[in-house]
Amino acid sequence: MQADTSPLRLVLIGFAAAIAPACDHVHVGPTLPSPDSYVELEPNDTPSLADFVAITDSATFLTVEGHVQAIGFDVVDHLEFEACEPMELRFFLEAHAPFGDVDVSVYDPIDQVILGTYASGGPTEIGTLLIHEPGRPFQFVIDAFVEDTPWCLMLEGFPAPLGLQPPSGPGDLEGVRRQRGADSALPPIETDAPPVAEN
Ligand SMILES: [Ca+2]
Repeated sequence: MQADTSPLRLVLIGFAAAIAPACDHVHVGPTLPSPDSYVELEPNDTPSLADFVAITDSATFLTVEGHVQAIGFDVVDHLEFEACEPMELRFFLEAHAPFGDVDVSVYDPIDQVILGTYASGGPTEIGTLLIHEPGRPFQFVIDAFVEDTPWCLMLEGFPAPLGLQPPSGPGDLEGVRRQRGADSALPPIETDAPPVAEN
């Protein structure tokens, strides 16, 4: 299929590139037919050794591939990202072994807390993050249940839903925090992970 190179699209891409200098590691403009692809870099077994993959924005469309063991020397993979604008980020994680079952948590390395865990039975996990604080790192932490497995993580960015605060400027975390404090108590990042069952 021939790529859409209409003058309007090229103008939009050029405009987006001109106003988003902090986003040059990811797609600029409408989602393309093929995602950017990455392969995990080891070691990435702890928060401090996380594999930094990309700066995301609302046009992000990428995949990361890796491998994780249920038991062994590679039982967890930390993949780090940060968003350059308030945005929605949807993910799809899939195990590729015949009976693979991967789970994933979203981790905030600044506050050192798990923001949400997706651990349904089966080979896939699907979720959505709402990122309110640009520039804040976050990690996907992938592990395997029972069986070693290759995995593929797909990420797709979308504009922030209506009602979210606009960015106050690239890297202006203090401005974002002031805005948040003044207008609402939004956390830096929200997930739609199911609540953890209490004993
Ligand atoms: Ca791995």
